[in-house]
Amino acid sequence: MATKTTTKPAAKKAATRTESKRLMAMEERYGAHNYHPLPVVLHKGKGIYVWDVEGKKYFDFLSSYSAVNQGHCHPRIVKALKDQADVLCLTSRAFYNDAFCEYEKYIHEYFGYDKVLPMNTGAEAVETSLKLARRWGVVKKGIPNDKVKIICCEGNFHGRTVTVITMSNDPSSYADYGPLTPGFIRIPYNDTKALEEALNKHGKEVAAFIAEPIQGEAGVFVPDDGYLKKCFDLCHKHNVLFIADEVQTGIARTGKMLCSEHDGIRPDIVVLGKALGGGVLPVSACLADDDIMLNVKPGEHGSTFGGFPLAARVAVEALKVVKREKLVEKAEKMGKIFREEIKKIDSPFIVEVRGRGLLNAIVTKPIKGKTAWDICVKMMENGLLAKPTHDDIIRFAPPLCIKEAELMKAIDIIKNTFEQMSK
Ligand code: IF1
Repeated sequence: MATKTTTKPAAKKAATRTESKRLMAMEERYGAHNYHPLPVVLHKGKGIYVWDVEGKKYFDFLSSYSAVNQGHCHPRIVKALKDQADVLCLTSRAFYNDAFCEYEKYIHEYFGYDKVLPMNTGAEAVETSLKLARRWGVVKKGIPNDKVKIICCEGNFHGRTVTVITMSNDPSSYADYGPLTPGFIRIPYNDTKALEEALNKHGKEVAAFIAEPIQGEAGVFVPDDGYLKKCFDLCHKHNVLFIADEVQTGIARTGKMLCSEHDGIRPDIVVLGKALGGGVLPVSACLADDDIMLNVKPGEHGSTFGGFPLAARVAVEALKVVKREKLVEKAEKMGKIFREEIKKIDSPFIVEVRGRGLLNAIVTKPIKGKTAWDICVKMMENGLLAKPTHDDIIRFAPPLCIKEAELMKAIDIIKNTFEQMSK
């Protein structure tokens, strides 16, 4: 289907975009309307670039919501996928498989946790962390089963399952989905006093505190330095587990392997997803030590696909690429340049520039009815893809393999777009 599109001259096709329009109409007709995408239909990706069906090339500054930190179609990761696909794809966990056994050892050595519990999507891994924490709370801390509580934060985004949306205070996540899951206490983010109060009041019944080290969906909201450390210490004082949802912030995105390292903490449970699958498969995981992990016995949790051979080989290669290509250091360095340069843009639209590593955002304000959405559409026309969140915030998160010269070109597009918007 897609090769057909290369037969006509790209320029002519780009002008009319008939193929894009045809495909978008198909999605409108046959797909559930649970997203509002930018009007671009992608066909191909390589490294930091994607191409639409008319052959137009773009900088990808969303990176599939940080799932392609290693870049699109990374040759080593795709090779690991293909090689394993020829041998064995799926076994379930009813039997051992050699790929998973090796992945378990590899990820143990990589992150230094006793054990890994594999799942597929981020939301599933978050659910798993909540189950691990509840189980630990009942079995190890001695909280009565019907009394276990977990503390979460306002503005969080942890995924879309019913229990996970229970934690959300954004109506677009939880409204009109019927009865939610009991057992959560929500406190303001970046507020250690609030955590202290909640723990003083409910500590005996609290199994865990869960937080994103930087809130992604909330618009790349970076907490104060030392916030995570203070929370971690408070949790330990009250014998409460600290769960870090590193689904978006983990695996080099913020200039550390885990964002929690910025505050020098080692969370009790780490939740990983997105880039763990190297941009090719959904691969997620919970990491924890034996004291937490071994309370779940055979048959008490799992998933058909969790730890499947393809995912195992892909995850090992995805993690190897991060080290091989020094993506932690790159994210740190390029992130600094990005924020420095973007802060120089003089535009009435820009309220704030913030972020860490290559997880950044521009907070905008509307001018003459033009919003962040219009800015993103204009950037798209200019060859760079980014997506607004909460109407006024634009997230910028390119693949971490971006080179300095490429970053400067992308920054030029962003600058020019803001200039054009102000005219
Ligand atoms: C959507 C944002 C990103 C996450 C954290 C768990 C999950 C996510 C910290 C669940 C997922 C996504 C999902 C995507 C939008 C999105 C997102 F805009 F909400 F903030 F990445 F930027 N924990 N984040 O950020 O992982 O089950 O999706 O694999 O539309 O739902 P998942």
